[in-house]
Formats: sequence, C-alpha cells, structure tokens
Amino acid sequence: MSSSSYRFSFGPWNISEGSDPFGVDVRPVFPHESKFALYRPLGFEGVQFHDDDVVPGMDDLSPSQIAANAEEVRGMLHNQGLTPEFVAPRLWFAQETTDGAYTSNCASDRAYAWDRTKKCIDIARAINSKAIVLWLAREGSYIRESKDARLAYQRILDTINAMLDYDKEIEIWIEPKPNEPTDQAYVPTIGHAVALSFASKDHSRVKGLIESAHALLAGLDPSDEMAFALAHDKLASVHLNDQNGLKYDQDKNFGGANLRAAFNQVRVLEEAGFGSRGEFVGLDVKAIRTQRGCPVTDHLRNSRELFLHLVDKARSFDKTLLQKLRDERDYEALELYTLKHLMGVR
Ligand code: GLO
Ligand code: MG
Repeated sequence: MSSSSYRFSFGPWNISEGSDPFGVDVRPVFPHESKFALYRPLGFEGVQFHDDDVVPGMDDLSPSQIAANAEEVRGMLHNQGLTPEFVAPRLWFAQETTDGAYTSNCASDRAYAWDRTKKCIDIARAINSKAIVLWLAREGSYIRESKDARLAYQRILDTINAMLDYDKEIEIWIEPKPNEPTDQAYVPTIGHAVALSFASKDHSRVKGLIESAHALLAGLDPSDEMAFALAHDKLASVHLNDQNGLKYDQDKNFGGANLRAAFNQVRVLEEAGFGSRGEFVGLDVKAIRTQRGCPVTDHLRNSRELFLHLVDKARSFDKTLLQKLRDERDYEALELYTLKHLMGVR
C-alpha cells in the first residue's frame, strides 16, 4: 500500500469553538454543514459522526423527521465525495444518561438508551454506514458500591446482542476508555472490548476502535493495544492523537507528546497492513484554545502530515538490522538506532 493510499477521517466535533470546563468559546461557531466542504481539501474522505451530528435534536423528532434529516445529510456527503465512517449514539448528554445509559440503575433510563441506540442504527443505515461506535462514556461508576459491576457487564453484553439482532448487517466498534467522565469505566481497554466481542452472539461483527490517548490514560502503550487487537483481527479503526501523561483527556495532535510512541503505532499498523481492507485512519484531535481563526483546521492537517512522515519512517526502518539486533539481543543498539532513525541522523 502506498502511503498516499491511506484514507483519513475525523468528526465534526474536531473543529470546535474552544470552550473547556473552565472557559467559554473563544472562536466563532463554524456552521456544521459547511464543515463537509473542508474534508477533501484537507486530505480526508471519511466522516465520523455522533447520531445527533447527523440529526440535531433527534430526541424531539418523529421517525419520519429523523429519516428526512438523515437523507439530507446523505446527499451532502455524496456531493462532497465523502464516506460516513461510523455513527456513535451520544449517550452521555441527556438527563436520562446521568447515571449511565445501558448500565443505569434506572429501568426507564435504560429504556431511553436502547431507544436512542436503535435510532442511531437507523440513522447510520440511512446515511449508508454500517458501523456503530460505542464509546461507553458513562458506563462506569464514581462510587464503586453504587452499581453491580458484574450486572453492568452483562447489561452491556445484552445490549450488544440486541443490536446485532436489531440489524443483521451492522458492525459494532467498541472504543474503550478507562476514565473520564466516570472515575472508572467498565470497558477500559481493548482487552475488555475483545472479550465482549467473543462473548457476543456474532463476534465477527463486534470489533474495536483504539484511541491513543485512551490507552495512555490506562497506563498502556497504544501500539501494544493496537497489536493486541490486530492479533485478534479486531481493529476496525483508530483515533490517533496524543496525551501528555495521566491527566484529563487531552486529544493532543498525533505525535505531539511522544514521537517515538507515535512511530510505534504507525509501525504496528503498517506491519499489519491496516487500511488495506478499507479501514480509515481516524484522528480525534482537539484544536488548542489559543488557536485563532475560524474554522481551525491546522491540528487536523498537521496530525495527518505527521502520520504520513511516520509511515516513511516505518518503511525506511532497517528491517535487516532490526532482525540482526533482535537475534543478537542487543536492544541497547536497537534503541539507539531507532532514536537516530527518528532524528534523521546516521
Ligand atoms: C472521548 C471520545 C469521543 C469519541 C466520540 C465517538 O473521549 O474519544 O471523542 O471518540 O464520541 O464515539
Ligand atoms: Mg475518540
């Protein structure tokens, strides 16, 4: 695969106005629909969606209104030559999801979550996407005694099975994250997601999406998490970004905190032929608050560019030398070679 044949995606939320928990927006709102025209010129052809990115206000709309709105977005994507990579139910904003969605202690909240999930699947199908991403934002606890964790896992698995039944073609891609907004999440790593996949009634349709920052927040190396998923043929997509230590979820530019870790993610993806079956290289990066302009897109362009430079680095990594140093078990020399290779010195 040539490096130019990688396909890239991002979500409209990646072009944001800059508010954070401590401050308001610092940039004007850039109209949602206008974002589609930015993708191709930036080198992206896949769009990641939340269900209400496709149909805003969907909780208050009838099924026919939802279908009509989704149809309109399908047309816009088609006109811009874009592919909807996935749709994710936004199960963390509504009042009904305060205590979690599928794992809420309240039956009517769980019913809301299931209803919203079905609508999300309908929306995905209406815009021609067969992938549903489950980022299980509030499926966890702040107070460990507040939920029965064993029952919670069962409820998540039951929901996955019900989704597989509801639509016989969709795939479910679980995006693990160990914390934030909850203190502890029930599906913190790709290992948990893969276990859920194999426990489900059709594991071939349940896969994982690994976000670099989420792996780092779990204290794990993203490249090893990706390798684990790839070894089980379970890596449907990635959210490349970066994270400076165990802090809030930073969504920094890919490679911005740890270039070597970024290189290893690219190397693992390259070696496994990721992308050759049409998988997207997804980015989930946040524009920093100090950045001026509207719309802000440099973080997307730069992260993509960095990925492609690292593809070159992965390809020019001396495989013969690598094998020799592995055989000789001279890992000191291997580390120095790797660092010099990244620095471009001999
Ligand atoms: C947050 C997640 C989030 C998801 C998105 C799609 O930490 O990374 O951005 O990727 O909602 O499910
Ligand atoms: Mg993400």
